[in-house]
Amino acid sequence: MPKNFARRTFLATAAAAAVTASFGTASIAQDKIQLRLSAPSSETDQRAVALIEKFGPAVSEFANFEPHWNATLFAQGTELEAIARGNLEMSITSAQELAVFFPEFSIFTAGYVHQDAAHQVAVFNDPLMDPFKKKAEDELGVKLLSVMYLGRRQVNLRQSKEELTVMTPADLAGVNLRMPGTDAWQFLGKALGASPTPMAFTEVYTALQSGAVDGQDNPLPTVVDAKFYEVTKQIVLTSHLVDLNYLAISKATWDGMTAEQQAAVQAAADDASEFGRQNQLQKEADLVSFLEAQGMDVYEPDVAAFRNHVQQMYLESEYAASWPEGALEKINALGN
Ligand code: KDO
Repeated sequence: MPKNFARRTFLATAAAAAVTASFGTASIAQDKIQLRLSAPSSETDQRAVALIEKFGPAVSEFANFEPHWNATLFAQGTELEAIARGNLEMSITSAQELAVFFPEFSIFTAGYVHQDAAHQVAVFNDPLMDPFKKKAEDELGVKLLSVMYLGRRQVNLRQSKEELTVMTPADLAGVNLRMPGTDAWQFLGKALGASPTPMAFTEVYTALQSGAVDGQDNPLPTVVDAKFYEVTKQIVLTSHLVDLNYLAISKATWDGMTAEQQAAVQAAADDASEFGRQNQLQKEADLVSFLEAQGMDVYEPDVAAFRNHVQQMYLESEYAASWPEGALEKINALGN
């Protein structure tokens, strides 16, 4: 079955399911609104900490915020479908996951496009995002509340620097690099020069430990939070993706709220995202010395060589063909 047909069929079914779900919640209107969130991150990840400490308490008068971490409720990458079908209310989703449904979201997955955390916020709040947000709402029943900062992704390998020194994409040839499991992620791995392998986040530690993969990519706070430094020996500071997530909520659940409740949810999402962003930035700045103290080699490659290679691969790819006219220029103009 052609991919597009399957996707359209899913979207039509999902829209119907979301309507049913919203009628379902109306019958228990006196109860608090149920806000179950599923995410693959641990509860000590800074996005999780921010949601637990800021978001939940801020909406507790009218909503029951119930987060499920470590992908215990839904597997990584299945959360959007769960929201669309009315089986889940919230997730911390990614542009890569949204690009499965809407290829144009791949513009936010391309290496070396976002420049830093402030640039991500400027892009998310700019009118250029409106058609992206509207499509996710109208066709998937998913509302993007805010942008969350994950950090600059770096290449993290099992081999020591003596065994393999990575200065350019050519040095990653044949390196079996775990990337998350969607096409947009796999393409980023290829653009880096590596041989990408799809794998869920929750399986990465064991795969690094056993040698099933040579490495993985994630920001430094994630390398520390997930203890990947215990089973790897080097970090190459490619900073190939200033990575973001979106705090997402079911549009049906959102539409079932009063205007005051919606305003409170939006404010809580903004506050939590800002709190998490500042904490994550602080950790990113502090963690190189921690990782070095664990015996890891942390070094900068020829970043210009990576940037040129990655950008060229994207511009020549089918992904760039799906990007709305002028969007890349607008994104660039919002940066430094
Ligand atoms: C990962 O699987 O490597 C990734 O960093 C991808 C992100 O989009 C996000 O899903 C994240 O994992 C999880 O939140 C775990 O930190």
